[in-house]
Order: sequence, then C-alpha cells, then structure tokens
Amino acid sequence: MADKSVVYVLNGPNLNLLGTREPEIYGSDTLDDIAGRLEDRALTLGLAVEMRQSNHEGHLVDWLHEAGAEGAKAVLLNAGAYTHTSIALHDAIKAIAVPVIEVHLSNPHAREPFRHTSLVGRAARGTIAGFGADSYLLALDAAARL
Ligand code: CA2
Repeated sequence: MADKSVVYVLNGPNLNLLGTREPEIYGSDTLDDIAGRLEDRALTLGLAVEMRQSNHEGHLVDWLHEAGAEGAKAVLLNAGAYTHTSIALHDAIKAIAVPVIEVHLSNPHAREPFRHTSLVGRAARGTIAGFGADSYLLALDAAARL
C-alpha cells in the first residue's frame, strides 16, 4: 500500500563510522545525530523518515525495492563509495517509481577523480552534495516539494 508520507533515508558503506573519523571531510555529526535532525524536520513537513544503513550493496538494493513496493514518497540515498561503482544500485533506482535523491556530505566533484563519476546520479531525480549533514535536510525539503 502506498505511504506517501514516508521518506526512506538509505546510507551505504562506512557511514556507520560517521562522526568518529575524518571530521574535516564529513563533519562531526553521527548518523544518529542526522537521523534526529531529519525526524524533527520531517515532523514539521508532515512526513516520517525511515533511516537505515548497511555496508552491503544487496541490502541497499532490497531497501530500494521495498521503498518502491511501499509506495514511499521518496528515497534519500547516500550510497557511499557504491555511488561510483554500483550498476546494481543504478538499475534498482531505475526499476522503482519512487523518486530517488542522491545525497553526499562532501562534494565528490571537488575530490579524487575516482569520485567524479556517479552511477547513482545517472539514475537519480537529483543530487545534493557538499553541505555536510545539511545535505540530508536540504534533500528532505526537496523531497517534500515533489
Ligand atoms: O560525501 C559523501 O557523503 C560520500 O558518499 C561519502 C563516502 C565516499 O566514498 C563518497 O565518495 C562520498 C564515504 C563514506 C565514509 O564515511 C566515513 C565516515 C567517517 C569515517 C570514515 C568514513
């Protein structure tokens, strides 16, 4: 059954370590901190967030399918390094009717060349990157406007 008030927030590999290392790149918020900020913002938008993280590509594929089957309003996807490599995620995004917004804490285009290609971005509705934890909040605002 469609639940147009739910926004899935899917996080890929190593993002469970957020807030513990490399704060100069990724900020000092943990993923739980970001989840709390998203939940507060979602309340004001009349939305609910379903926040998940996995280090396994297949879990992210399964959760994209789930969001599609549930008829979620949108998916915010920070696929971590799978952004740059995963045809499976590209195809899963293409396979669902739910809009997917690509999210990054850092700006991959300002970093190493191997981060300049995004297979996720080729399939996503749009991308928000480079604003630290605020990237997620900006993406939630974008989802609310869809
Ligand atoms: O900027 C982003 O959000 C990224 O998706 C983060 C990924 C990176 O591979 C992408 O190119 C851009 C890496 C996530 C790793 O997160 C860590 C956090 C703290 C300590 C170590 C890794």
